[in-house]
Amino acid sequence: MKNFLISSIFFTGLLISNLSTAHVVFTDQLALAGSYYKGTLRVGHGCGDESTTAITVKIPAGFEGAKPQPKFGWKLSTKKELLVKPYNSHGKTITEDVVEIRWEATSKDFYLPNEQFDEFSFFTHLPNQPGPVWVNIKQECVKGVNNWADVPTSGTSTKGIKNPAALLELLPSSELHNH
Ligand SMILES: [Cu+2]
Repeated sequence: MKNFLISSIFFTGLLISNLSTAHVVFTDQLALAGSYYKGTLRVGHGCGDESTTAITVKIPAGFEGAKPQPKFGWKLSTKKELLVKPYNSHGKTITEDVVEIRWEATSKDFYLPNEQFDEFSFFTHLPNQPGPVWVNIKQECVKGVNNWADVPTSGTSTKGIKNPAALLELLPSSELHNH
């Protein structure tokens, strides 16, 4: 019943259907296209009962200058690639950009047990084009891996999808101004 109520809430014309799931999801699933955004991924459980040992986020094309937030006890690494379309930031032409961010527990003491949740954040400039964006996340555990990479064939409901990618809805700037 609670899930039903939560998934029935409409906001600025968009159906927010994924707030009630555990999985790996953005804590803020609505953002303004073309804005700076702090993306916080909430890891709601492990792989089955197994503790989480690493989280790897694929930064989608058009997300500019992604910066991870350091996390105590977790080793941070990023992967950069040459851009097909260089862009301008603070008067400089950017030709390569972060395409992957990874947090890896430095020891057993920092593993994230299935009975607990945690959050992993990055900061980025979002694309100007409104619409849904799916972000792929790899969750590694002591045993096993969850690849959060499945997307629905149409729409944005992840109901019935076993390992959905994390959804972020980019809103046109006009839609948020009356809030
Ligand atoms: Cu889940």
